[in-house]
Amino acid sequence: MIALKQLKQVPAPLSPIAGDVLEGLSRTPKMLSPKLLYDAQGSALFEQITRLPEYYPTRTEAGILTTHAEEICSRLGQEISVSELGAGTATKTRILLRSLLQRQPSVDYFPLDVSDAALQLAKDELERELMAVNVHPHVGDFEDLTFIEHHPPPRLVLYIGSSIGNLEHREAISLLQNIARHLSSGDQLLLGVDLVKDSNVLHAAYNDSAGITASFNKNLLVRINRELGGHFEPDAFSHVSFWNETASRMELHLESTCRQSVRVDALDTTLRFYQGERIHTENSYKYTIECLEDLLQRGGFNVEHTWTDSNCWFAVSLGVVI
Ligand code: AVJ
Repeated sequence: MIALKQLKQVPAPLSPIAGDVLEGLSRTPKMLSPKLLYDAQGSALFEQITRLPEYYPTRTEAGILTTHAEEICSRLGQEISVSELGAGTATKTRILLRSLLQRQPSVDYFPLDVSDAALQLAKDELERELMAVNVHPHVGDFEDLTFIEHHPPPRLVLYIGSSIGNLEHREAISLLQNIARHLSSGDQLLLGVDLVKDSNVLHAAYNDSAGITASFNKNLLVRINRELGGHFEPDAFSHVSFWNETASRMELHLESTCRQSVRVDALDTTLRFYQGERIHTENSYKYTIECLEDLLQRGGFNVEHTWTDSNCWFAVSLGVVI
């Protein structure tokens, strides 16, 4: 009994998201890092987004990878290992791995993601479907990429799914430089980015009629409630997403529908919102092919080839470390 009493007095460890949440919500305007969107529930909602009729990026990129799998693989080195940044459930990656296995007997595959749950799914499904793929999952963000050096060369790094769209241009360049720094000359990067297009197409993709993107966005508040003892009323915020032409990005926000105060116990803070005040939760930058190839160059890669779909809605580019 005494031991139990003592245990209860140990303060709950501060959740790893506490710092990011406090920092972002203390800013004017308020913001939250998009990486906070991907807890288990958020990753599951994103999986649903990828299957929405309005959300073209996933199926367009999958189409590019399917159509050009053989050509892509023929441009890769011999007996490569594959690492993937932000692998999620690695659904599209299977297209490439399947094609790669026609050229080499087995593949070591190293998926990195912030979501442990997504990686477990990826591992289970991949190892069931493709026996010759050895999956080595790694939970984490992209801050420390040293582990890439330990992967057997020659290496292919996958950064597909337009995840790079979350980053500011300068951050995107330094991420690529950071990747290149941990690679050797001749190692390759396959980068998938979403392209600038008709704003109606973009708007529909981020404002789907089933409201899944809205739930995905609001899940941030649900997560803060659960992990930080927040008292957000998710329905007192609305999902707002629009095309910012000048910045060439889709923006996601949560907009307070009324004047309100929200207590967050673990942060020992009460947040105040005026009616119409927004929390900026995500940017999704859209590129032109020219900007994409320029980005790769600045990041330390020579562009070998860029593939796109018939609408020019999405692009996949292969770069090699100089
Ligand atoms: C995972 C960053 C590529 O920007 O389209 C989808 C995230 N947000 N719908 C994107 C997202 C709302 C997605 N990325």
